[in-house]
Parts: sequence; structure tokens; C-alpha cells
Amino acid sequence: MTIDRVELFLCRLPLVYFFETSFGRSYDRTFVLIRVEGTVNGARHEGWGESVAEANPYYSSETTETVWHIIAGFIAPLIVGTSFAHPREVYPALRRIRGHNMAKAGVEMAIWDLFARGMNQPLSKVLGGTRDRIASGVSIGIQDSLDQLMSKIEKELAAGYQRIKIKIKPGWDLDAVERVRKTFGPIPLQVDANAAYTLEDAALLAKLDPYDLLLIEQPLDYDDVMDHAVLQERITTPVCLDESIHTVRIARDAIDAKACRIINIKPGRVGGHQASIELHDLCAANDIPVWHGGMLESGIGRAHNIHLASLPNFTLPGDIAASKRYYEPDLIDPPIDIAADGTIAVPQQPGIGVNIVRERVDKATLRHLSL
Ligand code: OSB
Ligand code: MG
Repeated sequence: MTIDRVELFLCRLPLVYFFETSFGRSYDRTFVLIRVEGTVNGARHEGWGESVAEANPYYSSETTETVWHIIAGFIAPLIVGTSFAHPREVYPALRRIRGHNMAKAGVEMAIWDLFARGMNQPLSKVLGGTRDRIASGVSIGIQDSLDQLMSKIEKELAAGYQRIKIKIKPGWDLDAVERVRKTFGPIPLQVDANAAYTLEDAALLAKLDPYDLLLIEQPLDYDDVMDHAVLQERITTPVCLDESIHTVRIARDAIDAKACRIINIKPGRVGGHQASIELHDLCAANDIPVWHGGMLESGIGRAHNIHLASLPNFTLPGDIAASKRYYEPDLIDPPIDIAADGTIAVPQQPGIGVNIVRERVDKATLRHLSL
């Protein structure tokens, strides 16, 4: 496989419903799409990826502008004109560039799509996926009131989603969880703090223990492992790390330190599909269940996530939901939807297996670059 073009699209789409985490509320999403062109076994193909960096450096230090800078200035020059026997070689080829996993992942994942299209196989097969449907859950942001939160949860349960995740922060935690349990009983429920607490809050977080949560996601800081290990000793709710797991090596350290019992995999955070497969395998070997996170992706990134989540150790429902919860219309047609049993079908067409509507991409594009 030889890559001969990398194209960048800086896009913005309004969200169907605002999304609020412990670091703020968003009404739209700005992201970079990556299109690659090249030759696989003598035939020309394209591939698409989506970088999950946001306009601001709040979830991660990367932003859409750093992604643009790093891809245009450093990744594309290493990729354009280069031949790879397999997309698993791409991430190691970028080793000289430290960090910037969201930039690397956007390009690496586009190359996996290109390769899978060239092999005439769904991406899931090429990644080693073993199921044709994935279990879907929803991530529900902080609302203006608990009543509003209850009505959102009611709607998502009625749609069939297999588990509910609510965002928490100091002041929007115990009361919210208590109210959800009182209203909905023993539904599969988990919480995500996006690093809003410190070890000083251990006693408060222990008060969540009786609510039988599936997990608490990233209670402490984004660069912390060891405080999470201390916290896990003080609470019975399983700790799940998101932000802290930037690399497979940090995951190994976190598992060894007993800093988490569950890991959330987002390919954008760890550098793409290859690093995600390695993280998935490491977790499987250590009896750490994994689930697939989400970053409010458009249908392009969402399709990649669905293929990756078809690997066997993704045993908990992921944050991969129907397109209509996020964007209307989505950049793909037909949009991604869930079945009544709360599962999503893995697309069976070659590559990511969804139809990208170019007019919609063009309409959402603020800036374009071809390298
Ligand atoms: O922490 O999982 C997170 C969205 C943006 C940034 C971080 C997170 C999230 C979500 C949304 O929880 C998951 C989704 O529905 O895509
Ligand atoms: Mg999270």
C-alpha cells in the first residue's frame, strides 16, 4: 500500500442537544476530518478518518489547531509517498513525533480504512473483530435540573440503550445518582467525572458505593495513575480510567498499580486502531474488561468506533450511540441507528462501510488543505 495524498477538513457541526461535562458545555463540535488517497494492490482507493481533538484543550491538551499543525507539518511528510505492508506499521513510523495521539490516530485510522477498502473487507474483519453487532450505551451530560436529567434518561431507556452513563462533578453527583436509582431502579448505570475530583474527595466518592454503579470513570486528574490506586482501595465502585490512559505502557503501569479495574478505549486518545488493539489485548490478558468510549464523533469517527468495538474484550456497552443523538443530518447516509435491543450493526461493506455525503462534508468545512 502506498499513500500519495493526505487531505484535511476543519469542520463544525451543531449538536442536536448541548453536551455538558465537568469542564463545560458545548453546543457544537469542531473537528478535523482526514482523507487519504493511495494504491492498495495496484488499485486506487480513498480512506477517511476523524480526529477527536476539540476546539479547546479541556478534555486533552490537543486541539483542532494542534492537530492541523502536527499533521500538515510533521505527519503528512512522513506518510505521503511512503509504502506500508500493513496499517499496523503506521503508528510505529510516527514514533519520532512525541504525543499528539489524536493527530496520529486521525491519519492512522484513515489508512486502515483505505487498506480495508483495498482488501475489499469490512474494517472489523481486518482489525480482528469477532461480532457483527455491538452493545450500545449513552453518555448523558450535566443538565439544568435533575428533572431534566430524569426525562433524558427515560427517553434513552425507551429507545433501548443498554446502559446509562451520567456525567458528574462536585455538586452534581450523589443527589443525581440517588435520584436516578429512586426513579429507575437497578438499571445498568455508571458515572464519569472527567477528572473533577481529588483524593481529598475519597470519602464523598465512597458514598457512591451503595448505589451499585458499574464503574466510576476518571474521578481524578488526567495525568494521574497513583492517586487512582489509593482511591480504588478506599471505594468499592470499580475505577475505570479514560483520560489517564494515553499509551499502552501507561495502561500496563495502571493495571500493575491496581489503579483501575476497567479501561475505556478511545482510539483517538491512544494513537489509533493499532494502539487500541494492543491496549485491548493487554487488558484481556489481565482480566480487565474494556468498553469503547466516544468523543461526540460524526458518522465517520463513529463508524470507526463500531468496527473497533467488535473485538472480543469489549464486553461492556460502549458510548457509541445513534447518529440522531448528535447530528442531524450526520455526514453519512444512512445514519447509524440502534435496534430495539440496544445494539448497533457493524457495517459489512468494505472499509468503514458507510456512505460519506460529500456535500454535507463540504457544507460543514471551514478550511481545507491537500498535501
Ligand atoms: O469523557 O467520555 C468522555 C465526550 C467528549 C469528551 C469526553 C467524553 C465524552 C463523552 C461522550 O462522554 C460520549 C459520546 O456520546 O460520544
Ligand atoms: Mg470519559
